[in-house]
Amino acid sequence: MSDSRPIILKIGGSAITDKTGELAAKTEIINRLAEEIKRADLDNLIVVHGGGSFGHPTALKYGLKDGYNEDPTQKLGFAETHHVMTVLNGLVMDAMIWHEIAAVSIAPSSCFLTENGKIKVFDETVLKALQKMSFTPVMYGDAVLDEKLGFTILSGDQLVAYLAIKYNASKIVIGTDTDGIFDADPKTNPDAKPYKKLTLAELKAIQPKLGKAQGKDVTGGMAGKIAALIPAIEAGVHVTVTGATKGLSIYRALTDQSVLGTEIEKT
Ligand code: IP8
Repeated sequence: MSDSRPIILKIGGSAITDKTGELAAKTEIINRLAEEIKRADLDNLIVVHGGGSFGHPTALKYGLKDGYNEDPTQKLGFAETHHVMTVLNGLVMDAMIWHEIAAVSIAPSSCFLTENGKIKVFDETVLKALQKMSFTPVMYGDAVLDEKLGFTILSGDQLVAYLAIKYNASKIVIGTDTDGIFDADPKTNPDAKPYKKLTLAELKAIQPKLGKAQGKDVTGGMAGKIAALIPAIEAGVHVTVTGATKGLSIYRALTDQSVLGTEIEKT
């Protein structure tokens, strides 16, 4: 049983899916990440993954992020968005269980409620019971009900920051499709340079320059990711942003080894 501070791993949808397509999973990367997580052998890990080309296209098509606008097709869109997230989650769970990780999925739509897009209610009973027995809980960005908007999209990054603060995480590891945070968008600018270390103040200063998402995205790419993570950094949680598409960076970051990427500290 584990009572120690959790480590929270966010696997970006941009790393495990092709965001220029629709419902396009990168199964080799999902498998390799499962291998890295198994190798890290942690008994206090919480995994959260993003939506990529599963959740984002449907969320965008039905305009879910801004809430219910009385258009009945949106309800079907809500159901479809949640469903396609369970499909992507199924692929992640397949890979993790195949690699003998005792991973159990928790649907955020069943235990979170937001208010104007911010987490308001979280029923933590099942998560806490899983953690107590050292299972690896797995959550994901999801379509969730919202007390003011009817429904909205809860990003995996807001979830990560919330869980990190609530459970006093020892660190957050963000696995994405770039090797950290760059001074320009590395996907479009070959001269973009990575930041090795950033303080909260430096991070806030560069925020307006951060890359937008590739393909369809309702939660704002790297800029949106950072905005969602700021409360956790303010609370003193260390964040490592590293590449999840190749190498062993996730294993290394989870086991406190140096990685190609950006380390973010409050001061
Ligand atoms: O990819 C959004 O989660 P994110 C999930 O972590 C959906 O921003 C359903 C679009």
